[in-house]
Amino acid sequence: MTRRIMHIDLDAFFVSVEQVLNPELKGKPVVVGGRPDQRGVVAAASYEARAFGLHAGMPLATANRLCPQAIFIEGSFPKYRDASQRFMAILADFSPYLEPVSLDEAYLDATGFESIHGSIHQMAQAIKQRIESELGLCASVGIASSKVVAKVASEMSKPDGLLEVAAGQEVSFLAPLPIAKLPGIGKKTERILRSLGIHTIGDLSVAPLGALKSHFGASGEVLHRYANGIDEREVEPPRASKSISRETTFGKDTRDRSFLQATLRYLSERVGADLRQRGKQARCITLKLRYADFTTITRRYTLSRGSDTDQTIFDTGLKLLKTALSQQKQPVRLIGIGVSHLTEPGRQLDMLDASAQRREQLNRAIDRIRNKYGFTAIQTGRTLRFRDVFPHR
Ligand code: DCP
Ligand code: CA
Repeated sequence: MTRRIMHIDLDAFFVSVEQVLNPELKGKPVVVGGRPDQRGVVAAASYEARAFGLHAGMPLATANRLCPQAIFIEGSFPKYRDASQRFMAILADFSPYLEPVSLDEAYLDATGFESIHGSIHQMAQAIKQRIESELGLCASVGIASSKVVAKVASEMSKPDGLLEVAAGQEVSFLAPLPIAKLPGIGKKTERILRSLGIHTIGDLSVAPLGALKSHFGASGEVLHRYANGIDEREVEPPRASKSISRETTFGKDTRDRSFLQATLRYLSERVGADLRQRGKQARCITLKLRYADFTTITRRYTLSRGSDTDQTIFDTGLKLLKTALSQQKQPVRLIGIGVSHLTEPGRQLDMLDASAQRREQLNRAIDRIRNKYGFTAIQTGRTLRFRDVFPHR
């Protein structure tokens, strides 16, 4: 059976999220990245702005010169992260064989899913519709027998595209396209290939392998295979990570112990909530500190048995923190706490330990409230001072 791989990529992602939140921006040239008098570059440009030649990576000042009527927005990352999570959740409803590649881009292996949706094409339409109706965003989808061809197809179909390359048509689909369209070919590789008289993917597909290898080593061979539509890479769902950690860098280095402890408590609660959400317990707790001079230390403690309570993570982290602070007098620039050696919870022992049981019940109750009303809906005494500092979720 030939594989059916989908590449799904949101159109003008940062800009589109801003347009959903502020519909007045729709249909206008919009740039996310900063104000035109700032030094940065364009992160995302709406398709209306692209008509003026604007693109990601262009200095804001240049963008302003080419398109003075554009609306410039600084943007804010948490909005894009939220949209990304909801995007991936929709895709995960369609197939467990899902590989997120970046915030707004994923591969999905749809091989054998025809029977559920009628055809893979219809499946892609259903995906696009859900993204549109639930997120207000537009996705472009490429479908092909391999990752590389699917990615080129989604790119070629933009915006609001859907392009399927039939099995057997890969080479003829790629051949007329300029080499820069092939994933893996950056500016430098493009220059070298052009100097060799290779301008289209078709030119590359018939170029002598020896010459490519002598210029690019092993990746010369990969490019040659890609140009011929050959790409055996599987869609790889991310493996569950073996650790969970949170850290924060302070705006100003600090020696304030109660502030450090409160931060540690907050971070411990976040790690604990993640741990419980994954249904795991941890045997190992690691504290990380970076000092003003950028030296970084980690201190680790192994528990006699697994735990998933905020209190255990915090208590252990606090012991490690006190020891570390007594040994090093420099101000602290960053603090982090992590857990590893994750195990499935073993319940029997806890039943014998009433106080451990109470703690677990308390943590579960807090998690329920936080899931419903946001993380800061409940504050423990130590983290109260952060009420307005940290984001709600
Ligand atoms: N991004 C960025 N800086 C870049 C490129 C991208 O910050 N140099 C961010 C902003 C984009 C997002 O990543 O919105 C996704 O990148 P894409 O390359 O997929 O570009 P877009 O989604 O903006 O546009 P397209 O419709 O071409 O996919
Ligand atoms: Ca995109």
